[in-house]
Parts: sequence; C-alpha cells; structure tokens
Amino acid sequence: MKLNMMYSFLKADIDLIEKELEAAIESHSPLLSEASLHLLQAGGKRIRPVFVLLAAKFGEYDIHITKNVAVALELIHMASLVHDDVIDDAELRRGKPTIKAKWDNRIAMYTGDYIFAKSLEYMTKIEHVEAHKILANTIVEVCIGEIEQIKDKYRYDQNLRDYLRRIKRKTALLIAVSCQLGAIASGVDEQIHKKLFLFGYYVGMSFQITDDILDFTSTEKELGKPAGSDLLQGNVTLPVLYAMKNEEARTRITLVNEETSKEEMLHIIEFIKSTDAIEKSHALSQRYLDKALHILEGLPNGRTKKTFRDIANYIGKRKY
Ligand code: 2DE
Ligand code: MG
Ligand code: MG
Ligand code: MG
Repeated sequence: MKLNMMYSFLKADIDLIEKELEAAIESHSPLLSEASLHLLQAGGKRIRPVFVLLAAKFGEYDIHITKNVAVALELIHMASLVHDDVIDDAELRRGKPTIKAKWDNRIAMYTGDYIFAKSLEYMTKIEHVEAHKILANTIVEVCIGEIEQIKDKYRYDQNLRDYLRRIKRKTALLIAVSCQLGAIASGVDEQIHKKLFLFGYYVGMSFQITDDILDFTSTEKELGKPAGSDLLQGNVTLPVLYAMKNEEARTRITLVNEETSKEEMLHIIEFIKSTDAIEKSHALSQRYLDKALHILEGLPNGRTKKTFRDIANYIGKRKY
C-alpha cells in the first residue's frame, strides 16, 4: 500500500497543511521565498505532520490548532535539512539540486534560519508552555547530535551505543516530539502523550537505521540523493559497525580517511554489503519497530492506532 493511502481519511487536513506550508514560507524577500519553495516543492514524505495529526486524534482534535504544530514541525525539519546540506556539502535532495547547490552556502544558511524562524511563528499559536520547552530542548539535542557526528567522523573505536545516541538526537527525537506535541496541543493527558513520544522515538530509530542501510543498498535514483555518501564522508553508521566485526572488513575500514580514493571506497562498500552487516542492521531496525508496535498496544483502539501501525510497518520496509 502507498504511504498516503494509509491515512486517506486525513486527506483534507493534509492538503490544508500543504497550503499552509506554502503560505508560511511566502516572504517579502523573493529570494527567501524562491529558495524555500524550491525545497518545499521537492516533496518529501511529510512523516512529521502526519504523526502530529494522528497523535492529535487521541485528544480534542481541532485542525485549526493542530495544523500549527504540524506546520512548525515540518518547517523545523526542512530548516535542518537546508543546513545539513551545507554541512554535508550535498548537491542533491529529494531528487532536486539542494539550495546550497542551486544558490550558495550563504543563501542556504539564511534560508534555513528563515524557515526555522517561521516554524517558531507557527508554534506561538500553541498555548501550552510545556510544548515549547519540549521543542526547544529537542532542537538543542539535534544540534548536539550533529556536532557529535562531526566529532565521530573516521573514528573506528566507537561502539553501538555511540551510534544509537547519535541517531536518537539527530532523527528519533524530532519524530517522537511530533507525536507528543500533536497530542499535547489537543489536550491529551500525560500518560498517553508520553506513550506517543515513545512510539515516535522507536519508529524514528528504526527510520534512521533504515536510512543508513539504504545509503549502502539503494541507488541515487531511488533515494533522490547520492547513495554511499555516509562512508565517503566518514560517517560510521550501523552497517559499518557491524561489518567491523569481520576481521578483513575491519582492517580495510579502519584505513579509510579523508584521503581514501573514491574507487577504494566503492570496493569497501561492496565488501561491507558482502558481510552480514546489512542483515544485522535490518534486524535491529525491526527490533525498534517491534518496540514501537508494542507501545501502540497500550493505546486506545481505533482507526488512528491502526494507521500508526500501518505507517510503522511501512517505514521498516521502505525503499527510499
Ligand atoms: C540529517 O542527517 C540530519 C539533519 C539534522 C540537521 C540539524 C541541524 C541543526 P543526514 P541525509 C543542521 C539544527 C538546525 C535547525 C533546527 C535549523 O544523515 O542523509 O545528513 O538526508 O541526512 O542528508
Ligand atoms: Mg546529509
Ligand atoms: Mg548530515
Ligand atoms: Mg542519511
């Protein structure tokens, strides 16, 4: 089943959010509008807004309140991608040139800041102080995660815990908080919004592990961004950690540094794929998914819960 078919009952609300996103980035500066719109129109899975809406369904659902959280979360995600593509020197995102490639790094930095500021504007519509605390704290964690990732580049003495802590910060928390804030904004009580947070956290962990696997196994065409770029950039992800349990792989991987040729890298990537590293990574992704599904069991039954389950399962199997 296609992703958007799983929540077709939300179609009108998702369409509304898409329009709001367009309106949100409209600026008096044509350059800011153009650059932001360029990324927005490249599409994306819109996982965070969808999770916001679904989580809000566990409370007093009012789209005119919830939409602000959904728009804010997608904008924060977008802003972080604009900055990320500067940091990672990425040329392609969602099948289109990145803002930094189409314009330049300076334009990209300010476009990211601009989109980020816009997200805060949407959050001001939410009166729960707690929601703002949670969001601010999450963004702090995302920044720490990104800094840690830079520090950990080409470091082969790191362990599984280092990796898991990093992906928690860079990806899982924002997905977790999408669920939690959607719920808080519609008055859901603590016991439930904490469960939704945990559900989003586990799905987010599984999601990033899959992203890191796809970087090895998928193609630029499918991903809309170059494959194989993690190792090329020195990012030690889960498949690399598992592959290093193999003596020969370990020897070759630990020699990788900034000077390693692209050709040698491609060989190493193929070697990693020939070990059991990909399979083991899938297994860990699945374990997180199972944890997410287990949390769902403790939530009230209904269409929303079923949709969360379908999306979680889809995320574990996705190809892009
Ligand atoms: C993408 O990771 C991670 C994005 C988080 C970036 C966060 C920044 C700080 P990847 P892909 C820059 C926060 C900034 C804000 C909120 C404005 O693995 O493979 O590089 O998609 O992702 O490039
Ligand atoms: Mg990147
Ligand atoms: Mg990055
Ligand atoms: Mg990636």
